Amino acid sequence: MKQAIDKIQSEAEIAINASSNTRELTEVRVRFLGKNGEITAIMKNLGSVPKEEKPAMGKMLNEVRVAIEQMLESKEKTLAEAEKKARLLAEDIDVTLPSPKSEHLGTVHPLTIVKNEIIDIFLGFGFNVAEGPEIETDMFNFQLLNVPKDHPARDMQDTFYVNDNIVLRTHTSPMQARIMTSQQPPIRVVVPGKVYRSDDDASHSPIFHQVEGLAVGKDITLGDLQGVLTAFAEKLFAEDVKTRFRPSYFPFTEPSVEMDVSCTICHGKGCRVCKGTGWLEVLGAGVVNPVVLDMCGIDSKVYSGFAFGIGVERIAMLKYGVPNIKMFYENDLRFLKQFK
Ligand code: 2NL
Repeated sequence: MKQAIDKIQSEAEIAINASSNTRELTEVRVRFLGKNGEITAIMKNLGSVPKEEKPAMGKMLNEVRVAIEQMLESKEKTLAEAEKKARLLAEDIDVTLPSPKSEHLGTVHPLTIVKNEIIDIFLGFGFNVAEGPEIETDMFNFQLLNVPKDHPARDMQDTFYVNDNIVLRTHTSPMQARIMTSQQPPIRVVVPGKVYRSDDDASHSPIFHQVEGLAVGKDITLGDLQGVLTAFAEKLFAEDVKTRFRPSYFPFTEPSVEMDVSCTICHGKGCRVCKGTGWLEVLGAGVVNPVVLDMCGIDSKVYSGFAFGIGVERIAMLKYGVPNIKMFYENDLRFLKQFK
């Protein structure tokens, strides 16, 4: 029996060394240590060994079993490491290779193109960019902007209320109110983002995009507003574009204006797009109402400012001649692929 045990040990050693992968090694393990393996088989034979030899044989068998287990374990480690290395090598990706040609490369969405153009122009004027929450408090969305509780602008038909004090922001100016309540002038910031109003037709969507801007400092006047927004229009539309400012009303600005640009299609002669007027309405703006500055903690006797609100969809519709606002949200590739 001792000979048989020795033979098993040397055979196991040969088989283990000959294994070239973990699968083969598992087969070796089963062959020697498995339920129907050679060690188990010889254990069963222990019954026929003379009584006085049993302890020595049992001990020897056990030692051989442990020795085989150790050989298996160390070989397993070596093989697993080699296999992992080979797998990593096989999965190696050369990120410097050009990607395969695709028929379906993505494009930047027209609203994103226009939003980025607007932001880039104001960055060039020294403005910062800030973003704020889309779910706002009544305080930041309305009250600090001089829209009291009974004002028609916050009528239930325009504003999506979450509850009495929480709304989906109807403009991005609550973020500007947040900035004014937390820092002193000089402030120059534009705030891009989604805004929400209960309004739905060919030129209005319940979700749309704005870039609003705010400049607060000493001696800022309506003239600064006109100069900055005219320079903006020249960069956004064309160097020779004309601007005009008509009186308007917003609760947060006084005086308030609307800016028109000379029609980009007919250059002021009058056409279908400008409905024969030669002018296109592009944004609302004004001198920040002193009441708003004071409520936000900025002394209106020392500081003044101007603010403006740009509807991104409106600009994109004008720039690209898009007839219906819904086309921006349908994700029709025939539409989207035209903006490359
Ligand atoms: C429009 C009009 C406007 C503002 C937005 C503003 C913000 C602060 C203070 C004062 Cl914090 N004003 N924003 C001012 C005038 C007009 O938007 O028709 N936008 C599409």
